[in-house]
Amino acid sequence: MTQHKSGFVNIVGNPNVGKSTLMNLLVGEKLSIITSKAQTTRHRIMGIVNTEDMQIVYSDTPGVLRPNYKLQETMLNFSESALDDADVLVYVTDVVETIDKNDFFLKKVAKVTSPVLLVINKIDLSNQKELEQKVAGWHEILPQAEIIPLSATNKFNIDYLKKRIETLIPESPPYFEKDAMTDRPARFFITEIIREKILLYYQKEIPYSVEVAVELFEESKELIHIKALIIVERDSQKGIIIGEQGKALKKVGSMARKDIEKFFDKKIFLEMFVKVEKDWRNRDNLLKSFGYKLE
Ligand SMILES: Nc1nc2c(ncn2[C@@H]2O[C@H](COP(=O)(O)OP(=O)(O)OP(=O)(O)O)[C@@H](O)[C@H]2O)c(=O)[nH]1
Ligand SMILES: [Mg+2]
Repeated sequence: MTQHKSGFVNIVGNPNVGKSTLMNLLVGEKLSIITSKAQTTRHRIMGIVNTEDMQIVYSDTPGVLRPNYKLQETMLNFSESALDDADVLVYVTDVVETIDKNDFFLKKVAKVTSPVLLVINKIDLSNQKELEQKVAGWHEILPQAEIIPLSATNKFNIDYLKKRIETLIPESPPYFEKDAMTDRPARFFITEIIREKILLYYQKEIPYSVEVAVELFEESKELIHIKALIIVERDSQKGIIIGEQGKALKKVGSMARKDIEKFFDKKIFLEMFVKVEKDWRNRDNLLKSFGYKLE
């Protein structure tokens, strides 16, 4: 009889390289939000793939950064914790970023004892010569890593990456129920979908000053009634979020509702409110209540 295999495959790397895009492809579900803005992902999010004799627990993590405020410290904690408990570490870079970006983190990756797969993403934006130079450079920096160039957008070489991951998963009983798809409750995905629309709709620092909380989740036969709170740092930001005659918030609400309906496959009644919590990004009690782990 073949033994059951199970393990943690942790996806780390700098902001905007395509970690969440890759995670969703590997899991086969849209669990992580994706935007063209850096620092889209703020949490460690698990996506679980189950087959009869295997359970792979993928983790998507925030992009590595040098923290300027407490929220960013907790984001970096998520990325660093993912180095410690990986059975397979997937370090994602792309063809655009320089290979010495955030070398403080790369030094930690170099010390990881589990197998490291180094994914060079977005090769659709590169050519053979440039790619060869990147591969050579990365080989110098992380000699222990197996380098896998791919394009998440074009789904190029994803199957090969999956195969490599599967061969590296150790024998172990499953860590989660075999029908589990994630470690996160439904409410979490509601807040993420709303945050994705805010990242897409508003400019500059607004999305980075926003947090979303679900205040009510009430399911009946026909629909789910959701009350969501959008938290900002300053009064002026509240005005921008709401927009002239409430138009901006209405637009964001309608985009979010459509995606939430898809996620739950059910009709959604979404109400949104905006609240100012001065400097919430530096306040321990608020960060904790929003699910960020403090050291
Ligand atoms: N051209 C190209 N773009 C890609 C590829 N993969 C992802 N992207 C784009 O890169 C941007 C960032 O993708 P994400 O998956 O959100 O990146 P991330 O690493 O999770 O970003 P953070 O959560 O901010 O750290 C999005 O606009 C994606 O559509 C790819 O293979 N080729
Ligand atoms: Mg992400």
